[in-house]
Amino acid sequence: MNRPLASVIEAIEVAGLAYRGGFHALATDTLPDVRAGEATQTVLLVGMVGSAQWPAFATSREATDGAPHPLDRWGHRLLCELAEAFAARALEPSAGPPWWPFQRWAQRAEPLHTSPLGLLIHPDYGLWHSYRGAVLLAERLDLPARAPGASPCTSCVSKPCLHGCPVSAFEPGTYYPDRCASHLRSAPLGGYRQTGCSARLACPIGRDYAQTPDQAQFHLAAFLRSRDEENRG
Ligand code: B12
Repeated sequence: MNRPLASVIEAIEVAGLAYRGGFHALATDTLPDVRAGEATQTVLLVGMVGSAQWPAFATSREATDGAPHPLDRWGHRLLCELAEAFAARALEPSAGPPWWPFQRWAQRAEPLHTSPLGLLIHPDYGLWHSYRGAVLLAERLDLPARAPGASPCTSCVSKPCLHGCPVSAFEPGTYYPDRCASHLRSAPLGGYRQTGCSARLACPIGRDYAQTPDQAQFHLAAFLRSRDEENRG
C-alpha cells in the first residue's frame, strides 16, 4: 500500500497536530523497525506550530487532570492514535536519554537551520515550533523534494537573540539552562513569566507565531520543573 501524502497530512491535522515534514530513511540512520521484519522506510514528524495546537491541548483531559507532564501525555496519546491508524511506530522526543535526534531529523524534513540559540529556526515560524513525535512507516511515501534555503540568521547582522537574555544564558555554541532558571526564579511574577523567553522574543522572524501568554507561562513553569528534576538527579 502506498497512501497519498495529502491523506496522511489530513489525518495528522484532524488528530490535532501539525505535520512537520518527512524524509526517507537511510541505512545509516539505524532507525528501529516498524515491526519485526518490516524496516522503516519513511519518517514523518509531527508537532506544534505557534499557538495553533495550543487550545486543543489546553482543553484536553491531560491539561486539567493535575498529573505530571501533561503536554507529553497529550502528545503521547495523539501519537499512539496516529501510529495505530497508520500501522506505524511512534517515537517521542522526550523519551530518553539517550534522545532520538529530533533536531537532526527535523532539518531533513523542513528547511530549518540551527539558530545561535541552538533552537532550530524556520523561515516562517521562526523559533516558535516544536515536535511531539515521529511516525515511522514501513512504506515509502512520495515526499516532495525540499528546496534548500539560506538560514535567516545568516543575514541577521545584529543577532538580537544573543543580546535578549538578561543573564547571558546563551553564548555562541553553548546554552546555560541554570542561568535562565535562577533568573526566572528570582524574577517577580509577571514579566518573563508572563511573556516568555526574552531571547526568543527578540528574534524578528515569525513573530506572528509567538506563544500566547498562557502557553509561555506553561512552558516556563515546565522548564523550571525539569531543571529541579535534573538537579535532584
Ligand atoms: C535535553 C533537551 C533540553 C535540555 C538541554 C538543551 C540544550 N540546548 O542543551 C533542556 C531541558 C535545558 C532543554 C531546554 C529547552 N528545550 Co529542549 N530538548 C532536549 C531534548 C530532549 C534532547 C536534545 C539532545 O540532546 N539531543 C541529542 C542529539 C543527539 O540530537 P540531535 O538532534 O542530533 O542534536 C542536534 C541538536 O542538539 C543541535 N543543537 C542543540 N543545541 C545546540 C546548540 C548549538 C549552539 C548548536 C550549534 C547546535 C545545537 O545540534 C545537534 C546536531 O544537529 C530535545 C528533544 C530531542 N529528542 O531532540 C529537546 C528540544 C531540542 N528542546 C526544545 C525546546 C523547545 C526547548 C526549550 C525552548 C523549552 C523551554 N520552553 O524551555 C528550551 C530551550 C533550549 C535551548 N535553547 O537549547 C525543542 C526544540 C525545537 C526547535 N525549534 O529546535 C526540542 C526538539 C523538543 C521538542 N519537543 O520539540 N532542552
